[in-house]
Amino acid sequence: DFTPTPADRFTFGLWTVGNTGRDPFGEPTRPPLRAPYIVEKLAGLGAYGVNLHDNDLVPIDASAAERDRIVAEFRQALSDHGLVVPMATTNLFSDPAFKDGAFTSADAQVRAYALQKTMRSMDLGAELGAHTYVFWGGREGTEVDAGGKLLSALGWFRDSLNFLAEYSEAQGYGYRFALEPKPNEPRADIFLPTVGSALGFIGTLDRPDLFGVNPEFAHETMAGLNFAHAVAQALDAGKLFHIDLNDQKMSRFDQDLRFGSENLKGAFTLVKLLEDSGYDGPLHFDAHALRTEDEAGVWAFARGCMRTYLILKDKARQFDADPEIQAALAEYHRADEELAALSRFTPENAASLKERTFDRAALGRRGLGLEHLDQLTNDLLFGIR
Ligand code: 3MF
Ligand code: MG
Ligand code: MG
Ligand code: MG
Repeated sequence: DFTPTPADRFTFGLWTVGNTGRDPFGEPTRPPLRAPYIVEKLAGLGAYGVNLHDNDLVPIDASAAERDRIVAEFRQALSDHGLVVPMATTNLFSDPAFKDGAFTSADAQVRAYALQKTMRSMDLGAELGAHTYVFWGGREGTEVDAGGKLLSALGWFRDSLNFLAEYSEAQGYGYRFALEPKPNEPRADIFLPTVGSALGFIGTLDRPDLFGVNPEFAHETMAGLNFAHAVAQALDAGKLFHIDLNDQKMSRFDQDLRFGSENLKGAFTLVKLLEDSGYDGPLHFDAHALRTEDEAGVWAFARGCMRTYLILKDKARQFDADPEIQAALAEYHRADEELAALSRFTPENAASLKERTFDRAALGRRGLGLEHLDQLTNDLLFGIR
């Protein structure tokens, strides 16, 4: 009946269900929720875990004693309700100190402070049992390119990530790091704007093996890109370390809508891709209830994210079991073993391929049946197959 259990690996951020509805033009519409209460509610809904930024839990100005008290209370709630913390991250965007970036600030003091804050946050994450550490560089960007950062910023970013990877290894934390790209907002332009940019950058780090990506549905969609394609590229590179599920109308501000609420077919494609790929990491919802909602709406939002995923997972199973759909797929994918063998390079294969005759006109005439396949998929999603 599509009721989630921890085996489904669904996670939420403290900042997601804890979102108070504040936006750049309006005050909060809901009171804040305490972290232990969020843990209790998420566990009750069947989630597996909860993720956090350092300051979602511990205020930036907390004393050491306050920090320890807050963390102890949170850990007690986790163990009382059986929730884990698979991922942790740093808030390097809210404080005014980070207004022009953290690791890519033009101010060496800010860059060093960002390293210090991140090390402390990594300590917290490790204490809570997190194995994945996310870097969303929300303020790592510019409005004014005349500031001349473009030739330095990626180098500063690289030096910081190299430092933090060494710190993780030296402490024995064993984190896997996931870079989360976003094209813009809150900066006019953010460095490493897409999954492709992040994947390219990872190859320039000292320990590329420790780094992967945390793609977000909304972020690639804001850039006008196809999220499933970005995820497929990350999977192909062995770099899908984490994922932020939500929804988004194309080319707008970051809406963080309930998973599947806007682009159902894109959500289906994604769920099928994740399930087919064998991705076994957390399924994290980085989204929040609409500003119109009260607390009941928050839990309706959280239930809806998980329910939609499970329904689409079931649809993916139906897709694989549907004889008509499978026949259409078999028509579309035309395999040829002899040609496959010939397409492995040897001088002889190259010579033989150059000599071969192809019926180009017949190739061009062949209908692929994709209209039929796509309508079958729609019928399946409509629930009438
Ligand atoms: C902003 C985001 C972030 C990141 C988070 C790390 C506040 O658009 O998506 O959420 O996801 O910082 O996971
Ligand atoms: Mg986001
Ligand atoms: Mg978003
Ligand atoms: Mg995100």
